[in-house]
Amino acid sequence: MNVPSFDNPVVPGFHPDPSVCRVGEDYYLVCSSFEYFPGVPIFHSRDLVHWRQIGNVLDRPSQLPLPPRVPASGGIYAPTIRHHGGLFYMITTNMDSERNFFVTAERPGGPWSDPVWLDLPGIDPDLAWDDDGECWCTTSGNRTTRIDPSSGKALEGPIPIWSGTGGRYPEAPHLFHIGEWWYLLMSEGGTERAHAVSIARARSPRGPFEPGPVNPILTHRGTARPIQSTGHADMVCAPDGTWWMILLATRNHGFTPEFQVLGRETFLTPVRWADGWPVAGPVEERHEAPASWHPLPTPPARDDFDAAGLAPCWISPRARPDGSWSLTERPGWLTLHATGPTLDRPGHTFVGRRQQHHDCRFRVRLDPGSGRAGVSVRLDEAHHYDLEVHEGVASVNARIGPLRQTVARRAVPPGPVTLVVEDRTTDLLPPSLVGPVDADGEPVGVGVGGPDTLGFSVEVDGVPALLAELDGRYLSTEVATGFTGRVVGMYVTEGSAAFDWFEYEATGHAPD
Ligand code: 6LW
Repeated sequence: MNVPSFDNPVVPGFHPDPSVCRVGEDYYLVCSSFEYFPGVPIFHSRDLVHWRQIGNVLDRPSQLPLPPRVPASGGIYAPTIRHHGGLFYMITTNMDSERNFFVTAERPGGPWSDPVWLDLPGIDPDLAWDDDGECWCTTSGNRTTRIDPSSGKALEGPIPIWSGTGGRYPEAPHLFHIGEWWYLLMSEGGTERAHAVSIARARSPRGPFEPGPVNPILTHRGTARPIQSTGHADMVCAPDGTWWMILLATRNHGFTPEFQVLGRETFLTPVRWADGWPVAGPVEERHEAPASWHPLPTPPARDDFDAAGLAPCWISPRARPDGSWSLTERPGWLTLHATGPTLDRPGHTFVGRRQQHHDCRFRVRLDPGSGRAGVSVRLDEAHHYDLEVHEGVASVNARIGPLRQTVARRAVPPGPVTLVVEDRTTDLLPPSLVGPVDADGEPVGVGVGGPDTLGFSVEVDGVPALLAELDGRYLSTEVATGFTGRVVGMYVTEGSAAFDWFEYEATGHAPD
């Protein structure tokens, strides 16, 4: 018999710290969004495998103030989504104020309320209700507090419950009331290669908690598995009684040392129960599928900007002020107006989406007008590669840490132009620091040989003319640090420009 299987990650691209809940046959999933606005992407699925983004929970500045001082990888950390008493709750931390808050909604697609703030120590807040209707909020360090779920006020605690087996950063707690037991699922070891998921249980949320007989219940630390950094997990029970774990992990790329370029992604793995304790892993690239199976149509590669609003995948660093963008000024085009002169500092106009595949291509139709505008692959203000057009010249610029360099230039005809960025897995072995050269023997890039190579082209008469190829390692978490992944998008840093469409396609043979 052909057993259906699914491929991990189930939500590729920078979608870390996943949390999931089920209402009837429907699942909802949220992820961290850090310095990006709108924040906390929310997805719907009928089978835990196929997810469609239905919105962003925090889509108003009143819910998500992210002033320019918010650093890259600051902002919104680790959300939890739960459904109780006919309401959806999403609770998270805004690291700018280092405070936890929750928002509620009757429908997961929104509108979501303004924040209700809590005064509790720690991050990674979780919500759970007991049979008496009491609400428990558990935060990192693994302390639980009984709260009033309308005002957010603390009523009892915080009570330290269980801080794990000794790994650093006991965090990402989730409490589950299953049968007679309260299970505490938590992560420890830090979000990198030592990441692990551990379990304890008690008869009451107040404790005392006893650790599971085998901890961690999931880790890939010290293994050669292609999926690494497994942790920050949540669990959900399917209608058929099977349990599933949603977690973050990374797909590391390239040769030794490996690089992580897409950030931490969302994976799915089955949970087994042994003597009343959950066990999970290893997390495979392919698993046997859950019983229900509801594939979704492949989303169109091209956004024509013909809709009344921006699709929920489009995000901007910190803010997307009214007046900085428009879909109506030039119908069928996304018009952007510069709010800051450089991508190197917060406050600029950028609209992008997560890069979700190691091998991919994106193309953009840009009318630069008299502005300075283009496309960028960014990890943060100090790590980005840009292809921009200004006064009839296309240029490729690389910003890597303290260094900024224009690596290629070429004249382009006036009027709209098509820009192409192609990311390919590098197949050079061993890594080479020598990049491609042009007809005069001059280097056209800053070297290839890392995990991937980003090629920047301008289409001339429908044929891409390559300006530069750049080494992808400098846009990796290992170089830039931080909690996010690559975001690819459109920007303007001078005047105004309009974009007719943006097309994103996976191109690779590698499983993505
Ligand atoms: C998050 C913490 C973690 O709050 O990384 O992997 C932090 N886990 O739980 C930021 O994502």
